[in-house]
Amino acid sequence: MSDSIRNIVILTGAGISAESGIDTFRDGGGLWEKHRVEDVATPEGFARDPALVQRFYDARREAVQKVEPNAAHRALAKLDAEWEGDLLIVTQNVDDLHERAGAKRVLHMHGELLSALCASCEQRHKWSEPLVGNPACPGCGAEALRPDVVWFGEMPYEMDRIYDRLRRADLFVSIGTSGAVYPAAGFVRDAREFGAHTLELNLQRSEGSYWFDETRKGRASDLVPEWVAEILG
Ligand code: BV8
Repeated sequence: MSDSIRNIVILTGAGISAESGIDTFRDGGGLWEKHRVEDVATPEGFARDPALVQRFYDARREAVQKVEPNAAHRALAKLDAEWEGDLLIVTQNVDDLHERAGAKRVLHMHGELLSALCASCEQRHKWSEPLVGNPACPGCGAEALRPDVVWFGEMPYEMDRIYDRLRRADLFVSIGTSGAVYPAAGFVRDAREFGAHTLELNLQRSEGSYWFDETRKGRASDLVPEWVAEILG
């Protein structure tokens, strides 16, 4: 373990799953090009056309079960297993590729595709099937299941726990995110303010690159294994 670094916070975005075959949001041909955000990733869009939104997430839920973690996910899982200090992978992604690669210390701040949330009783259920047919909640029976993801205008999950970790971080690493969406895009500034060293691993410069002590440009499947080998020294 590098002597001065003990507590690490890693933020991942769609770019870490791109090489597994999962569309990013803002790259050419990405998810948002085919749909207006307002129509498929807001509570208002869901209220307006629930079937459209359910189909959008059903397609992604099905797709995520057909792809595999890549070398970047596997490298973070190795770091998670071997790092003796605090480590938290805060992911904006709703896929389960970090977990399927073996990572344990993962926090899904924007929820998970493979989970359904009951808008009536607020229970969460592991879910791999479509939701478009309005299946009954296994807990309360209401036909009120929605994707368990955080839409625009909704509160991201476990923000207190995230800020607690950022306050104590010696190193903040951002991997594969455009830095376009808040509050995740602001974490680098919080980490800096609390004295962490900040590193960005991304295919190209992002909206947040200015705030990082160091930006390495390249594909996650190359940069992340390289960085993990370095930090495990
Ligand atoms: C909140 C889950 C209050 C669903 C997502 C006006 C009105 C209302 C709200 C706002 C407003 N103005 C600002 C806001 C806040 C808003 C916001 O930020 N809007 C933006 C558009 C300005 N945010 C919210 O509403 C959030 N809630 O603010 O509540 C609050 C505030 C503070 C504290 C507490 C509460 C909720 C936002 C969550 C929305 N849900 N996802 C779903 O998945 O469908 S957002 C979605 O897009 C992702 O989760 C992610 O967070 C975000 C950005 O995506 P990225 O992961 O960065 O992917 P992207 O495609 O953009 O970039 C990919 C990157 O990878 C690129 O840089 C590319 O170069 C790189 N890359 C590509 N290939 C590779 C690679 N890198 C390496 N290797 C490769 N091979």
